[in-house]
Amino acid sequence: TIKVEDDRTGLSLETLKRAIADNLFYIQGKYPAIATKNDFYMALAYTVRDRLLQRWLNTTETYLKSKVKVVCYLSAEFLMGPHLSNNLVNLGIYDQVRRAVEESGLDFVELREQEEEPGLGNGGLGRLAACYMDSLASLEIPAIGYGIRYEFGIFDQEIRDGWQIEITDKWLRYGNPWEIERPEASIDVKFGGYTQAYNDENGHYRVRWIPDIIVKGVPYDTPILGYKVNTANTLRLWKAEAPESFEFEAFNVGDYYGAVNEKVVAENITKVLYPNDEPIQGKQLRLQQQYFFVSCSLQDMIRLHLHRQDSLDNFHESFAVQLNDTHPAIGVAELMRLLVDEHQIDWDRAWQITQNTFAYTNHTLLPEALEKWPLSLFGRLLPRHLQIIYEINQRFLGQVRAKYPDDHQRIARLSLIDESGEKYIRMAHLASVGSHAINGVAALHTKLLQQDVLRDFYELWPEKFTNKTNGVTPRRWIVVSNPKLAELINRKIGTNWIKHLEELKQLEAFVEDAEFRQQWRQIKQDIKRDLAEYVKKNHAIDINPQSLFDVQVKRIHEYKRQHLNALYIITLYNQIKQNPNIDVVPRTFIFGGKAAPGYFMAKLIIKLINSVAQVVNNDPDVRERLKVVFLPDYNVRFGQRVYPAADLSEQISTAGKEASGTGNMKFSMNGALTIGTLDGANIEIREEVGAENFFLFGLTTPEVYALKAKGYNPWDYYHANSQLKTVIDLISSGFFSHGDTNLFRPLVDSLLYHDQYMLFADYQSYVDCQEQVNQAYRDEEKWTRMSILNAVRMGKFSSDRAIREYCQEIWNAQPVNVEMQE
Ligand code: 26V
Repeated sequence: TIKVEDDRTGLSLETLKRAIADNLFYIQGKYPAIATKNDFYMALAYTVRDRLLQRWLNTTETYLKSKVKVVCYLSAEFLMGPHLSNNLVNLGIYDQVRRAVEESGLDFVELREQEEEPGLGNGGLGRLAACYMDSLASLEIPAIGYGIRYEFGIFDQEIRDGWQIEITDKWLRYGNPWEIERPEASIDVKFGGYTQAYNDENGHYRVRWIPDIIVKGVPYDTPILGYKVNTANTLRLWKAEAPESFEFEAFNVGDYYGAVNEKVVAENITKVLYPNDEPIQGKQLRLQQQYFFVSCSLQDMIRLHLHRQDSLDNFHESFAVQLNDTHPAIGVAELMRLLVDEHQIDWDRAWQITQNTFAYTNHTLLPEALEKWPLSLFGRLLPRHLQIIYEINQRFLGQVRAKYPDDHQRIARLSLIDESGEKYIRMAHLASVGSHAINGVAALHTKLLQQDVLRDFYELWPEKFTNKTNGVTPRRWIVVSNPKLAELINRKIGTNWIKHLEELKQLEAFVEDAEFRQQWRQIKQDIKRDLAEYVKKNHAIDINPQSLFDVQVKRIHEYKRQHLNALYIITLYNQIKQNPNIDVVPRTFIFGGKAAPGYFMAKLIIKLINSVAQVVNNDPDVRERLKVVFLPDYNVRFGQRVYPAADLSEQISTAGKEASGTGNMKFSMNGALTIGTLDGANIEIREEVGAENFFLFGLTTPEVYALKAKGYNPWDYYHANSQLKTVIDLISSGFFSHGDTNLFRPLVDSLLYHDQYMLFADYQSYVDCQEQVNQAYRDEEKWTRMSILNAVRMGKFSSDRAIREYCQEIWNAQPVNVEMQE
C-alpha cells in the first residue's frame, strides 16, 4: 500500500518541503520569486504550527472531557522568546525541518532569525513564567498560562554615544503566526462607576456594581508543546477592545466623542508593557491592566468549570491558580466578587474556595518594589473590590485580634490597608491572606521573607510558607541554545538527561578523561569564536576568542552592581598602566541589559561602562589584553547566544537583595564558572557544584545587616584602600568623560556618601577573588574540570524539578496522558 502523508501533519522530507511551498502560496499569497525572507519564515512557521495543532486540540479535548485539575499560572509577564526553534526541538523534528528548508534552496539560519521575539516581560519574573510553561507541558500537567497580549513589549534598546535609547517594540508588525485569535470566547470587564445594595427575591442582601465603562477582553491562544510528548498546553493572552455595543450606544446617547474616548481608553489597556524594575506609584493604567487580565482569566475559568460540571462549589478542585508576584493579586477580591455577587455563593463558602484556589509566589524583598495602590485611586476604579477588601480585612483582623488581643501595632502591620499616611492597599497582604500557600524563589529568599517582609504572616500561619527554588528549562537553555554541547552529552549518556537533568551527574565519570575534556574545551572555543564573529559583524569590535569571556547580562540595577564590575575593570587597567608589561590574563568583559527608562542611575551605569570601554579598548598600552563591550538590546535570543559562550558568570548582587536569579543557572549549565556572592540561588548552586568550583566573595546577608546597623561609612573604605581610591578618583577626574568632571558625579557621590549596596565594602574581596579566577584560568585543565563539574551538577536547577515541587506541595496536580486521535 502507498502511505499518503497529510501536508499538515506529515514529517517526511518531501511532505515538509511541499508544506512550506503550500503555505507560502496559500497563507502568504506569494510565489518564491517574489517572496521576502519574512514570507518564507512565515511559511515555515505555519508548517510547524500545523504540526502543533493536532496535539493541541487533542490536549484541549482531553482536559475538557475529564475532571482533571488544571494549573492556571497568572502572570502579567511571559517572556517567551523565539518559538520556532523551541517548537522544532520539542516536536523532535529540528534536523528534518532544517534539511527540508535547505533542500528548498533556503537558508535555515536566516529564516530562523526573521522571527520577532515576543518580549512580553521585563526579565527574570517573566522568563521564569516561560520556563514553567515549558516544564508544565513536558511533565504533562494540564495548564493554562494567563496574561496580557501587549501590543508593545519591552522596548528595544539602542546605544548612542554610550547612552541608552528606547525604541518601541513593534513585535506584531508582520503578524504573529504562533497565536490564534478566539473572538468567540471574549469576556466583558467592568471599570469604575458605583455599587448599589439591594435585596434579592429571597430577601438576601446583595450588591450590584454599575460600572462606568465596559472593556472587552479578546483571548489570543498560543500552543505550548512539551518536549517529546503529546501535551500542548495553552498560553492565553488577553487583548483589550471596545465592546461591540459602543457605536450603537454612542448613537443613542448622542455623546459620540465621549464614546470615542471610551474606545481609546479601552484599547489603551493592553497597549504597552510597563518596563518596570522602577517603582510604579499609582499608575492607574497599570492597575487597569492587572484587573483586566485577572478578571478575564477568572471568568474564563468559571466558564470552563461550568462547562465540565454544574456547581462552583468545587471550583478549587478544578483549578489551582498561582499568582506570579502580586501583579495578579486583585484576583483574590475578584474571585470573591464573582462567587458572591454573580453566582450567589455565601461569603464563608466563597472564602474557603478562594483560599483553596490561590497560591502566591513572592519575587522580591526590595521594599520599593512591593506593590501598594492608593486607596482613592483603587476605589474609583474598582469600587466593589474596595468594599470586598474591607470585608476581608475586617474578618482577617478579627482573627488576628483573637490571637493577639490588644497588640495594636501588630494589627496595623498586618492590615491589608496601610494607614500610616496616605492610605494604600498592600497587595502582598491581600495575596497572603487569600492564598493557602506562600513561597519564595530560593532558600535564602524564603527565609528572609519569613524573618522580614512577611514575618507577621509567618508567625500567624507558618504552615502556609514553603520554598520553591527557581529552575530553568534545559530544552531552551541547553538543547536549543547549545546544540553542540547537547550532542556531546548525548554521545556519552544518551538523551534521558533532557527530561531528567540529574542524570548529567553520570558525566562526572569523564572528568578525568583527557579526550572528553578536550572535546568540552573545543565546543566552548567554537562557540566563543561564533560570538566573536557576531560581535565583529554587528558591532565592528574585535574580540579575542582565546581570552576569558567574562559576562554580566541582566537588567541594569544598582543592587545587581554592574558598576562593581566596572570598578574592577578600571583596577586592572590601572595595574597595566602602572606596569605595561605585567602578566595579565586576557579578558573580554561582556555586558548586556536594559535600564528602566526612568531610572537615571542605571542609565548612568550604562554610560560609565561604555565610557570605560572607549578608553580601555583604545589604549595601546593595553595591547588588546582587555576588551570591554556593552552589547545593546539584551533579550532572550541574545541570551541563547551568550550563555554558551561564557567562561565566567557575574552574579555579584549585594547579599540579601537578589531573590533568586535564573541567569546564574543558565550560565552554569553551559559550563561557565560563577563569581558570586552568597545571594539568592547562588548559595544553592555553590552547594551543588562544590565550594571548590565556585568563586565566592563578599559579605554575607547577616554581615550586610550588621554593618548597616552599626553604621556603614563608605568613606572609610575609600580612604583605607588606595587602589579603590585611585579608581574612584580617576572616574571623578573626568578621565573617562573627556575631562567632564560632572558626568559621573551623581554615581560617584552616591557611592561615597551612601553606597546603599555596599560596593566599597565588597570591593577588595571582589578584586582578590577575580585574581583567583585569573590563576585558575591559567591552568587550562583545571579550568575545564571545574567547568564540567559546574554543568553536570546542575540537575537541581531544571524547572522540571521546580514544577514537580509546585505540583506536589502546592497545586495537588497530576500528569494527564494525552492520546492522539487522528
Ligand atoms: C524590581 C524593582 C526594583 C526596584 C524598583 C522597583 C522594582 C519593581 C519590580 C522589580 C522586580 C520584582 C519582581 C522580579 O522580577 N523579581 C525577580 O524574579 C526572578 C524570578 O523569580 C528572580 O530570579 C529575581 O532574582 C528577581 O529579581
